[in-house]
Amino acid sequence: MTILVGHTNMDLDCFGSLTLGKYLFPEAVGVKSRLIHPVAKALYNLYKNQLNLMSSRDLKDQTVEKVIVFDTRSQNRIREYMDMIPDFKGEIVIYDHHINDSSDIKGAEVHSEPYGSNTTILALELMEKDTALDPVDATIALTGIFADTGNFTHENVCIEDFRASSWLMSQGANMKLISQFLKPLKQDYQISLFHQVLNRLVYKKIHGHSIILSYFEMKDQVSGLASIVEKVFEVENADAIFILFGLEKAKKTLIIGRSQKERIDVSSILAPFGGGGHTRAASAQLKGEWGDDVYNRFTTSLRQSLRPAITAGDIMTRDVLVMHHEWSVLEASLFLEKVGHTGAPVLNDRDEIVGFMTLRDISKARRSKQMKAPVKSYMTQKVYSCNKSDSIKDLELFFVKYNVGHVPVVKDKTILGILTRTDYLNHLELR
Ligand SMILES: [Mn+2]
Repeated sequence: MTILVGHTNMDLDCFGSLTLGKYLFPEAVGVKSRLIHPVAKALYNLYKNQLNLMSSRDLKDQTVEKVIVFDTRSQNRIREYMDMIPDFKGEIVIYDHHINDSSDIKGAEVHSEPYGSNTTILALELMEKDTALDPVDATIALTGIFADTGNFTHENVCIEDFRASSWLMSQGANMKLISQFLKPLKQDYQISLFHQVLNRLVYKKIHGHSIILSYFEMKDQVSGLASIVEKVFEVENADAIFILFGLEKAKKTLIIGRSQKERIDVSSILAPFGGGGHTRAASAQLKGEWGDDVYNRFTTSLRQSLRPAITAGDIMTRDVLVMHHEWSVLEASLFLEKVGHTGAPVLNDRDEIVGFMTLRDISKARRSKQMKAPVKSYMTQKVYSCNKSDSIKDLELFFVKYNVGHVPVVKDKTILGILTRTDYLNHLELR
């Protein structure tokens, strides 16, 4: 027989892939992992019959000739199935979107695409073939794409994910059901734990990064801790989060880290604690250790391994075009027109920054026919400025909340450089 498998601890993308895989390989039988990820449990329980998967345990009585693997290319993530068929000599075909994972399944034929979700790879193949889907299958598949792309907000989202999704909608995928399956916290205890964690956060500024930390003790491990951490991270506005769960009964500490900056590599931060994962999502388990000591040791190590944040000084423009406070508004207007800027800092005789003059201030003067008046009587006197060492995160306040377009970088009253909204946006794109 031919079997279809996902990675162990199957998630929604695995279910989406398996469901579509049955159209590509109609003779094949889907196999269920022993572990189902908490986020995928509701969907699995409701569609058990539709999915119609055999359990991995039952593989041992079968003769398997071919294995189709979805959503992984790593040997140890399909071990639970392969262990059941130790004499397997057949063909292995892989469909996977984890382009950086260790590709160590020997002799496998790998279909690899860097899409945001693995389900997308299969959906596009079926779309090419003009396959008609059962609407329930379209719903399961589209749930997988939403889940793996973080509702189309993750960085790895591709145009192909949208194309596949649009096709799945045309095949009758039901958004009402999908939004039900995507609620990450299903159980009451998870929601209550979410609120407890939320109330116990410690906000730290480390090397210019805003980091959320918390040490949380509990008797026993419960499932879905990573989803809880992710939910907390989603509602908070920080660069990275590390929640340490001290598990009394198991006498260990579980550290879950998430980051939203390339510069904060949570996987390498957790490496000294035996952890691993990806740049933006990783975890570690410290056996035999729990309590405040672990927390203190972790924060010390974090301070050492964090690369400093990019600062205003790093990305500012150094040659600042400035105006003099005694210029006339007319001169200021001609000046801005010539240099093509919407505003400029205003300096006094001692070259100290005393205000900011924008096109808006100029039109005010124009309306009252005061173009000969000095700049100082029409400039904005309250200037939002920052220091060279301020992190880009600190500047968010100016551009996002106060809606200013330019922030001079100053030392005392001397201007060192300037940052514009465009500089800020360019930085967000590159970070
Ligand atoms: Mn996936």
